[in-house]
Amino acid sequence: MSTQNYHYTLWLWLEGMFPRRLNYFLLMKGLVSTPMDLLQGTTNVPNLRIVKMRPDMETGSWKFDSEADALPRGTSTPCLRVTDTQTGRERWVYESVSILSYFESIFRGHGLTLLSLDPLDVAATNDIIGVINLAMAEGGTYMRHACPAMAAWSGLKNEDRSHAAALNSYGIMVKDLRKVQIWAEDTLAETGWLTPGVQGPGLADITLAAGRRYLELGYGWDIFEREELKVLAAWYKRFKNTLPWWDALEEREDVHPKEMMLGKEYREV
Ligand SMILES: N[C@@H](CCC(=O)N[C@@H](CS)C(=O)NCC(=O)O)C(=O)O
Repeated sequence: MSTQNYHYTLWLWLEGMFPRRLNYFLLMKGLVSTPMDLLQGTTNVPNLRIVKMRPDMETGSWKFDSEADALPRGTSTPCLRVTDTQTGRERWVYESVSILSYFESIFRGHGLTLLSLDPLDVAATNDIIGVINLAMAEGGTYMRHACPAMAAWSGLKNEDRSHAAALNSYGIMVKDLRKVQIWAEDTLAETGWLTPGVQGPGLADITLAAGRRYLELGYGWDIFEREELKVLAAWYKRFKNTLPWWDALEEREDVHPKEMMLGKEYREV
């Protein structure tokens, strides 16, 4: 079945950490033209539709412009529905990394190339993305234990939070990010980026940069603050400076919901 017969529906909470990966991807591939188009959900691809969603802070559920666009149970954002327009059959892709690599393969030839075709480069990219995801999960555990406001949202009782657990996860996150630096050493020396076999920033770069920016906006946290992560700190500066749309997207006035911007003073350790 040709992908021409598919219709793609992509659910994005544009301010979120994992959907942010798709924001960067869509702009780098030219599948949306500008940050403004992205914020309005306008794509350049006739069979790709973006459904914008946002958290309802009072109920803890998601809000959609239309009830018909509500996500089914068992999903998170980003999430992709693929509808075969000939048969009506629907299939789903649930994980940000799976959506990125699927889109990269079907939109190869659009915009920048973000993943090498060489199987060894792909394996090395998957290694790096895997450890980035582990680092992000540890970062989340750190936040839940370190930050009372965050604990409330995530179902952890305040009295069950533990500073020891917070610091333990912080340490594991740093160890995981050190692995990223070590595993990407050759690629960083060759191109300045984390994704092997491509000339510019690729899928591994997108995956890490989105988390770095989200945690800074939400919690005033520079996850590369430790001296031992200075290679990643320099890499991130390069990433921001390379992308022509960065400021328009990431430095805009309403870049993050004000009620979700907890400064670093909200963290106890
Ligand atoms: N592993 C998932 C994580 C997605 C995720 O946790 N998204 C958040 C928003 S940034 C979410 O939808 N949380 C609500 C939920 O999981 O029900 C991915 O990489 O796509």
